[in-house]
Amino acid sequence: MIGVPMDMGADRRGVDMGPSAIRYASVKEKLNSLGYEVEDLGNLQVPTPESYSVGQQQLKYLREIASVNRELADQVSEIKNRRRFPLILGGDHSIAIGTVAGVAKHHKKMGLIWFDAHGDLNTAETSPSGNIHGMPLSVSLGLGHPDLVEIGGFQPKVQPENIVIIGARQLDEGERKLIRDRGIKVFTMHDIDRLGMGPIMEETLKIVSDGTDGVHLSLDLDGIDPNEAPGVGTPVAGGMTYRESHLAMELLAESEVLTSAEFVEVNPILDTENKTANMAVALIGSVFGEKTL
Ligand code: LYS
Repeated sequence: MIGVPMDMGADRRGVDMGPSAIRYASVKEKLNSLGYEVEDLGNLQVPTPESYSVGQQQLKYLREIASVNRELADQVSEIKNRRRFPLILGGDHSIAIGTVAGVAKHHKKMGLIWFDAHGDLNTAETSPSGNIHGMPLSVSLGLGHPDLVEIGGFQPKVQPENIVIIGARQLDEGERKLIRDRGIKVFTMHDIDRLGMGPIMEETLKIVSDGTDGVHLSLDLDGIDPNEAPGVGTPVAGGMTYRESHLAMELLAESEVLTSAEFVEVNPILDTENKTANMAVALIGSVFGEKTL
């Protein structure tokens, strides 16, 4: 387990406290109770935005974010070398750039499940905010600034046909275009309402495990409804319910395909009594096999 107290990829300050909030919500104890041995490697060193200039408006804090993600990619890769399961705690979603780079190095072909209210498929050209936390998925596809795309020394990290986005309900125009052009599978909230999470996970598991030799879960807490997870950087109404998100994790656990995971965008400042970090830990429990019976 590594914490990445990163909030340079987002406008709103506070997600840098996410890893701490998730630890406070007893993530280690939860995993221990499920029989896992957890090695907490602590937090990566992340610079404070106040001490740096934002740089290009369309790629805010590019240099600092690239540097943290290079370090993260190395550490994640080292965990994989040791044949252990990398569990990364964020931090804003820009840290997925490093996590995905680190794990992808160890798989010939990797499946990727992206739980999120957003697509995170912007580039500097399409981003409405210039915030890099809206770009990690496009970076993993090899699109964007070379300082980000080239982290890990190879690109792309994943192929569009091995990606599934679940929970989307706020996409920018450029992201919609990219989804269409590359044929990325997206289960929007509309799809979840209509089909139900069970069938959606069945289909998701087919897509991400089709010919792949590893599956990474990148879970942004803002995928879940703000009633359940109010402490996130960029909340959007109408998200996944408590049970929908747990069912997804339980089915993932049952499938035993996951090889790495990250939980991001917990913002304790906007939270109520650590509800969102508790939710993250509960979901971590489910995805690691916690069962009612
Ligand atoms: N799509 C918006 C942007 O690019 C929001 C991204 C939110 C990522 N957590 O700024």
